[in-house]
Order: sequence, then C-alpha cells, then structure tokens
Amino acid sequence: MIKRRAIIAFLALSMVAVMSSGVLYAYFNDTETSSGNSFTAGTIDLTVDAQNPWASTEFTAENLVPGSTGFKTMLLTNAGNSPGTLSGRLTNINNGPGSTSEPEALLGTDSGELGSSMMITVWVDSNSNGLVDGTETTAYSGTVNSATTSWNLGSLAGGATSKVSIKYLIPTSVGNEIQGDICTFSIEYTLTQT
Ligand SMILES: [Ca+2]
Ligand SMILES: [Ca+2]
Ligand SMILES: [Ca+2]
Repeated sequence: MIKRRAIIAFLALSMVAVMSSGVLYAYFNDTETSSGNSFTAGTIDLTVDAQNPWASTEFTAENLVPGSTGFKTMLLTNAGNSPGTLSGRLTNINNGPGSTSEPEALLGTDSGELGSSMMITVWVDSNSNGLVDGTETTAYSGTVNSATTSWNLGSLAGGATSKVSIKYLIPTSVGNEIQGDICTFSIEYTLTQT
C-alpha cells in the first residue's frame, strides 16, 4: 500500500514537471510584426519678416510732435508644422527726459512723459493697410507704457502667416511736457503651442 502511494505521488510530480516545461503541450500560435514605427516631435518656430531670429529694429521715429502718426506691418510666420497661438507685448520700456526745452522747463521737472502720452494700436491687419477695417479687430489700444500686457493675436497654423500692424499716435491733446522726450522699447511676439 505504501509502495503504491509512493508511485502515485511520483507520477503526479512527474506530470507537473512535464506541464511546466511546456514540452508536451504546444498550442497553435501565430505572430504578426509591424516594423518601421517611429515617434517624431512637431515644431513651433516663429519668424518675423522672414527673419529667424528677428533682428530688425521696427521703429526709429524721430522729431515726433502732437498729431504725429505712423504704422508698421510685420509678417509673422509659423515656420514650424504645429499650430500655435500668437501673442505680443512691449518689453524693456524706458522713458527719458531727453532734451528739456524752455517751454517744457516752465512745466516743472522733466521726467520723460512720452511713453505715458503716446498711444499705440495693435491688430492683425489682414489687408496691411494700417486701418482696423473689415473683419479686423483691435488686439491692443492704449499707451506705450501700458502695452506690456499680452496682446492676443489669434491662431497661427503650421506654415501660416499673419500680418500684424502696430500704429502709433501722439494725441493732439498732449502738450509741451513731452518735448525732446525719448521712449525706447522692445517688441516681443510669442507663438505658443495649442
Ligand atoms: Ca524663430
Ligand atoms: Ca486693415
Ligand atoms: Ca524733455
């Protein structure tokens, strides 16, 4: 009886060993493979007037007086292949007194009031005519000094170009306090992935 039990136990252990080795039991199987797969990142690359990086100075207007106005249209292109949202702002704004004329001196201290007096308007100027017309909408309108907040200039698909105009105006209500004043600034455009 003991011998028979030992044989049964041995056979059971042997079957477990064979099953776990997989030698005895092979199921039908079939494998398919797709090769040549890859992941490639897209690109976002803003250019201005086909410059990359943007190296031009856009405004060097001199001898401005109340009533002076002008504009510049810049071509902003997404040279990448991924869509983005375009924004802009002024940075590094510095106001200096420049020269102080006799009538300006009569008003007291000359601390450089041009940036707080001068107005700019920014918009996507689709027909680049310097006017906010047709379906064009203003992205920013206010003083130079306050133009540091972000202007929303809409979307820019890969390979697409937007024409952005910046128009300046010194209101005729401005007086002698800006005589000889100098306002310097940088223009910054940013294209952000959407
Ligand atoms: Ca760029
Ligand atoms: Ca226009
Ligand atoms: Ca001055």
